[in-house]
Amino acid sequence: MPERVILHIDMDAFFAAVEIQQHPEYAGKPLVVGGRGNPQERGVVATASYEARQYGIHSAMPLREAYRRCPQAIFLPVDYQAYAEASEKVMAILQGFSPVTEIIGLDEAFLDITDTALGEPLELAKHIKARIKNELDLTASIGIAPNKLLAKMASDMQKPDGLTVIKPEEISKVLENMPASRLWGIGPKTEARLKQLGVRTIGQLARTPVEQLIEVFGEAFGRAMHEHAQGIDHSPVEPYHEPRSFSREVTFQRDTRNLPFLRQILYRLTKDAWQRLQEEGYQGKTVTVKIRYEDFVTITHAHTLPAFTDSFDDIWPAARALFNRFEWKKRVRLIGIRISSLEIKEAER
Ligand code: TTP
Ligand code: MG
Repeated sequence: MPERVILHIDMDAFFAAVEIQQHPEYAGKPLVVGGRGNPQERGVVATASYEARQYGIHSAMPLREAYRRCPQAIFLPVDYQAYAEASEKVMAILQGFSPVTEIIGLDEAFLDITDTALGEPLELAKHIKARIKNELDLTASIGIAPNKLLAKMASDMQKPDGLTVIKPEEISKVLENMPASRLWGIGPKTEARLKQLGVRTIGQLARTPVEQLIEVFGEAFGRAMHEHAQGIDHSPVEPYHEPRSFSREVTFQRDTRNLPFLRQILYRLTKDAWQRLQEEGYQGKTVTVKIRYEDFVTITHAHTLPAFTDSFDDIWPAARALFNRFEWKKRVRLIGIRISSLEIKEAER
């Protein structure tokens, strides 16, 4: 197999960074995003800014514990809509750099940049980081290596704002003293069993006979573990298009039954969602309107159009007609719109 060049990108303190992008006054401060943003309530930390991490705060820690460690931190509720929107922008930038881009989650992706026509790897990575910084005011850490396993490890080695290359000839040296738990699929249970075998580091794991690993962990896992410990990973970067949708919704400060106002808001939300659909080159077929009433009862009405469209003149009338199907006995807490059943629009000729 020819040598591949794989790039892994992982955004730094992603949820916190998006909050700072929108509220620059939080920059440089300890910031904790989690739950409903109230550290007296139950809930866990989704992420913490690097300033907050200095107090030992990390993902999955109870909010109360985070508060105990740093009472002066700013606590914010999770705003998935905002992070999803930022994520879409990041991913759109990445997809412009390589047609072989695999989105793993909101804040990470693999790019296969083996094709030399795409550019020299290090320059490409710098260019990606610069665009993310300049266009979105966010920072990312990038790893470049001959495969996905190593690229992901590399992106984590110099966070935040890192850029790390693992060259083929450096693999065994880089892996030698890393804890075995850094490898894919090695969780706490496997880690404990490896310790019983006297294996703590990836180097030690690499020197453990594969037969012994197969005996303890079974054929597939034992063999995979052995390969990974040598830094071998043949898994391809698989461009995967999530079944996506474009949606926008708002929760009102005060519940309302003012229909002209609600219709006006729906119009604005539909325009926003439609604009993003257009910008990203999609057409959609299904329009859904969602309403949550004051008692939290949530109703959706959906309509599927006869053909894919990216025309506001198709989408808005559908949304308006759906709006007219709702009952207005109760006040409304939230209204939202979704455009789904998407296809990528063919390039205009
Ligand atoms: P990560 O990439 O693991 O973390 P991060 O981006 O906040 O920080 P960094 O990469 O610089 O170490 O996760 C991405 C986002 O996913 C994170 O911002 C919040 C969310 N998340 C949770 O909601 N719960 C979790 O337990 C973790 C790990 C992440
Ligand atoms: Mg991250």
